[in-house]
Amino acid sequence: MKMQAGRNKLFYHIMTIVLLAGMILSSCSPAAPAATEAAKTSPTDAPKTEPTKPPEPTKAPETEAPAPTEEPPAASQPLYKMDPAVEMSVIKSADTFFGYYEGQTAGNNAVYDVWEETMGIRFVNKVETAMEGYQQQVKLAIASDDLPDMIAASSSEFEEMIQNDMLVDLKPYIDQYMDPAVKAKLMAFDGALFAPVTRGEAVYGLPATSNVEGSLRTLWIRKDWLEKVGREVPTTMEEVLDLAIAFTEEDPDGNGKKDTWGLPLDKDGPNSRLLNTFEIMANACGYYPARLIKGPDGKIVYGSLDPGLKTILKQFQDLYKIGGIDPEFASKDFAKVDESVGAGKIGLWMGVFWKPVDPGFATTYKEGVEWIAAPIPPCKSTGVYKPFVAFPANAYYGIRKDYAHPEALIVAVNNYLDSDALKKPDSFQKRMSALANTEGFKGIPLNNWAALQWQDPLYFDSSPLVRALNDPEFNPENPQYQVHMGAYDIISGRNNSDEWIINQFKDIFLKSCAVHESYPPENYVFSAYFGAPTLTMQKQGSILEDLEEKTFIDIVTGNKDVSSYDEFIKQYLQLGGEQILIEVNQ
Ligand SMILES: [Ca+2]
Repeated sequence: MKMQAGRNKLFYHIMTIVLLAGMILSSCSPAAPAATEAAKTSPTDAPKTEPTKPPEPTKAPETEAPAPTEEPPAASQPLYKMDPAVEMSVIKSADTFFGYYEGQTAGNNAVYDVWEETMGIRFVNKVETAMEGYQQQVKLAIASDDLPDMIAASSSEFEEMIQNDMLVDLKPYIDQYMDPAVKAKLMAFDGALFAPVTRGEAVYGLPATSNVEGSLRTLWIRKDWLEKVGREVPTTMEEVLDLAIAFTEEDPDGNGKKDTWGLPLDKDGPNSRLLNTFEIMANACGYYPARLIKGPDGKIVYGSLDPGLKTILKQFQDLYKIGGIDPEFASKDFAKVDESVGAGKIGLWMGVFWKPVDPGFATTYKEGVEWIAAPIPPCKSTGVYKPFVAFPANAYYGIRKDYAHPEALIVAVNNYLDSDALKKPDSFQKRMSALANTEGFKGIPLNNWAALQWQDPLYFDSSPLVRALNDPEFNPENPQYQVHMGAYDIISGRNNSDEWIINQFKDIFLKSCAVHESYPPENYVFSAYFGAPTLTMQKQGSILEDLEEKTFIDIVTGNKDVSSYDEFIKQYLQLGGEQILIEVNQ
């Protein structure tokens, strides 16, 4: 370990630079919405109380947008408050998990008050439902043509509402009232988030944005093993593979036995969504197995049907052959593979940033193992890692066609994603922070009490923590730091935690932030299909999935030759794959 100190110092030096650069440049940067913490859950969550008042009858139908062609106002006024206040009816799923304190209900609570006082928007629960019943209520509202003023729904439900002409075109309101900085956030990824609700020039919804932190991946490497086999931190996927071979054949744990594996693999094969080593390696080489993505001609293609994947499969097969993959992987789930990490069998893991808290990983921290967190490197052939990333909009917010105040939705998002909110007196974000620190409201994801919420899609939760730890004038009362205070207490030593826990948290939050920063958002690859499962997907989906998984396992374990993948592609298309592609491209 000691002889590598110089190199590791350099590594950390680089990490520090990346981290600092990141803090200044982009996501791990000053735009800290104080209200971020709770915005983890979908806007559609939360459960049940009793129904309240019927919807406020609407005023004069003002369907025609305020003269969009006359004044396409580039320099229009961002609107932060409805004055006088307006009512906005919603379908509300009540928070039954955390519940409401005495005096607080789903239809009348302190969060609703903050919304009204700061934004001039008074929610009226047209329908209240348990979380499980939310979608049912949305479907009912659509089917009976009885929408609330504001509706949070999926992109496929939006498709239906748009077709039935039930929604306001928000484009003129966005142009006229949206804060340009807020607009820039929602327009991240070249406006991709709006694609599912855009028809020509018209925009029928605002994306309920979430951040992408949870779907970015880190290359975790045991530092002691890396040093034992005398390798550097990989900068190409080929080097990752070389390291995996070394971890198989060069006795990284030094016990004189060949008893370690190079890569973790679990039984869920290519269909283990977003968590699988196979997908990460494929992404690094420009392949997107198990995903519907945009092909070179703009049409949607299914990534598993690319014969180029044979090269990746061959690498797995070869590694398996030399004992570099657990021979029982096909019967082990994710947790079992994590156990292998804890048992000292695996020293290389590509996955989520919070991996260190998994029990197997945690065991290694207790034993004093040090992990390196590096960015997933690209294959030599691509030179750039373009990760598949879960679409950071889990729902859309739309406005009922006859509602008199569509601009209220813009007011809401302006306040929610306002980067300057902490400098403003009595801003929505400040008021929510204050509420979150009030006895009786602490520890509750208060944002779920409201009917809509946003996260800056390019904002990372770990950022405020990194800033706090680097701020010589750190003041825990500053609302901009009120995220992950528990982690801050641990990492800063205020919590008197064990050394291994401190290391674990440092890795999760500090190293991960630097890794996330190293992935330019323009390289993210999103799904190209936003609709509901098509007819053929519903009918043939599980058969196709099984076929794909079996093919994967058969090839990796050497039961079948890699060339049999061509046969798989043919079969997949015949069994419904071709029809699905027709359906998703309609
Ligand atoms: Ca060994």
